[in-house]
Amino acid sequence: MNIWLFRLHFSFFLYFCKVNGLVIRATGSWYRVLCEEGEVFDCRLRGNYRLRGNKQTNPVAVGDRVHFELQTDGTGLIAEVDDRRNYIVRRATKLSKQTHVIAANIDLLCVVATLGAPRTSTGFIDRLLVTAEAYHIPVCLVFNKCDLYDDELNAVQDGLASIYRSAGYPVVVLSAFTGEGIDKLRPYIEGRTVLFSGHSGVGKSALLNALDPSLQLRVGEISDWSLKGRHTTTYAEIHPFAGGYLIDTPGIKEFGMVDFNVQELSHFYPEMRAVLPRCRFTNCTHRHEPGCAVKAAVDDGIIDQERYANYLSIAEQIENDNETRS
Ligand SMILES: Nc1nc2c(ncn2[C@@H]2O[C@H](COP(=O)(O)OP(=O)(O)OP(=O)(O)O)[C@@H](O)[C@H]2O)c(=O)[nH]1
Ligand SMILES: [Mg+2]
Ligand SMILES: [Zn+2]
Repeated sequence: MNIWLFRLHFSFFLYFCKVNGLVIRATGSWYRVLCEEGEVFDCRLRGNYRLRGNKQTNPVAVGDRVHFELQTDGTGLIAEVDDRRNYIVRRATKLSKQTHVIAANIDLLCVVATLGAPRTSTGFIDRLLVTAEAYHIPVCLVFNKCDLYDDELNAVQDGLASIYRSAGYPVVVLSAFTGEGIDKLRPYIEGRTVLFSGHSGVGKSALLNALDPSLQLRVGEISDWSLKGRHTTTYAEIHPFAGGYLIDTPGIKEFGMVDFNVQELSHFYPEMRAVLPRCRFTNCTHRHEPGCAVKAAVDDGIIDQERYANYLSIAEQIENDNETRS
């Protein structure tokens, strides 16, 4: 059929029924929705759309499946959002009660980090890992910019990779710049919906460009004086890739965790989960309690000291945050 005739028929068809699709971009109150037929529509929320609770800053996130009504001006009004299979959420700002859903319905979280600039701390990585565990989202840890590593950094990188691998996480060391290691990432991401998250400037957009040069995403500079990124990507966007989707997101400074309590925190550390049934007290928080199997495993070198130090710091932060907000 002639393509224009098809478009005409298709448009008529849309007027008479609700259309469904995938939210591929979310900017303020506009959402770009990709339909199965490949058409893309800019949509807003219907005025009477009921927000789910009042805690979420964004009622619709990239990765949501939505149903919308087409308007005569060619835009859509979202009337319904399907239940989410999962999502990843963080605090909108440090002490805020509001939360921000970064993306919904994802198969894998790629935590993009680097030991080059801006260097990622293990504290930041662990906060993301804990959140992913809590939401049952598999993780792949990606260290970018390995082209900038000297012998010393290579040794640090090897140490970190082995710590995270033994905790159960796949680790890929690569360079978006030279392409080294990129092929090792492909098996984890192909055919899946993959969220890339990390600090501004670690090279998330550069990595997506390296995976698919036709994306031509804007890549920023690292500030000379602070060695930090400049928040080049300003909204989350989904790009079809190899039978799945890649989600580029704006860099985050700190990852504010949402709705955790100290009692359950160790359950989100795979290496702690394995030993904690042996703690003397079932409500052990693995800090000062006697007969703690987690502390014993740290002393024996089975659990990494830095992972444990980050655990203590996260536990303390959860307690402080819960006090401040209550
Ligand atoms: N040397 C080197 N530089 C890289 C690599 N990957 C990215 N960069 C550089 O790092 C800077 C930031 O890259 P972006 O891709 O914009 O970083 P981003 O994580 O998307 O940053 P935001 O969009 O701000 O969150 C750019 O100057 C890139 O050229 C790499 O593998 N090696
Ligand atoms: Mg970017
Ligand atoms: Zn314990």
